[in-house]
Amino acid sequence: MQATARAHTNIALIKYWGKRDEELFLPTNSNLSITLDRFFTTTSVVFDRTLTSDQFFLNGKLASGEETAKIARLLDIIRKMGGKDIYAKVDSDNQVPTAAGFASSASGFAALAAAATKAIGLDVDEKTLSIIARQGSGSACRSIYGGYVEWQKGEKEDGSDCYAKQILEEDAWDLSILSVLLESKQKKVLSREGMKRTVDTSVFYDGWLKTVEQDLQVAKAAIADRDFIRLGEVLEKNALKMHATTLGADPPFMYWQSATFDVMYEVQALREAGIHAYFTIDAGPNVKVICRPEDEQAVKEAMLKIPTVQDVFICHPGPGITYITE
Ligand code: FM0
Repeated sequence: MQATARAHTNIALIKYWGKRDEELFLPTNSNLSITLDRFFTTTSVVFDRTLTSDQFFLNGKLASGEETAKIARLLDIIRKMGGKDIYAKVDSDNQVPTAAGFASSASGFAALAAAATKAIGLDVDEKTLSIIARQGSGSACRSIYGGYVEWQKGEKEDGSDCYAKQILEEDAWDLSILSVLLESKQKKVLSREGMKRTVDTSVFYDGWLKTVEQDLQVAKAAIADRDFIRLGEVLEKNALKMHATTLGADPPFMYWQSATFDVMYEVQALREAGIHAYFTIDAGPNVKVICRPEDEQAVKEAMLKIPTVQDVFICHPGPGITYITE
């Protein structure tokens, strides 16, 4: 009744921004990400009849009641599927610098779904695993797979056709994804809360919905053709549009800080100097810069020259779920 699994973080090139069902984590639009090699979560799960509640240890420390409740919710789904009513001890180790603007929820829930299903004795395929992980955090359904991954929004109300799929293996096309860590001052609006407020109130949300599927088609075609410039242009536009929706929300909010602009302008300057680099930003101030591997050192150096940049981590496409035997 014990298993250990590892899942890597992912960065969306075409964003998941808005739910049509909050209970089941069903998105309003299909989206696309790259799973990254450098940051991951390793999770061990033991189902134990002697336990009287779920126990969750995060990086060796007993987690808060709120954090434990979130994982217990996903364990409930897995217990129901496995037909077993046993509590679990969950040990999660995050090799994810959350300060670097990487949410650990995608890798965390993907690793939990994989380890817990295996520990309870379920033999699930990747599609089922993706559906389970999605119900912990939407973006987690993409971290089941390595490389380039599409999350299809599906049509059904029960979410049975809403899962991710690999569209290209991690070693089929190498790109560099530079995670640019900035000095962060303000308190942030969490992605879950931000996307809900946007769907409910933003006067610009319609514009998002009208164009995001087209952006996705362009990105997929660019990946199929290994057309870096086409991919870069559409991923940057898509990120800007997602952030524009927050400005039209009520009350309005924005994830960018002055340092975020410093990086955006530097990326633009690099392009003017002939280096093809593009940026994307999630629900926070930090920026990810995407470029060709041969340009990664030049881009890193340019980023490190910006006074408000604290650090730069270079990532590449990484693997999907792996099981670890001790
Ligand atoms: O990753 O409410 O998965 O496509 O990172 O847990 O389902 O944390 F920029 C925003 C991720 C959203 C875009 O949202 O939300 C993306 C975002 P949950 P997530």
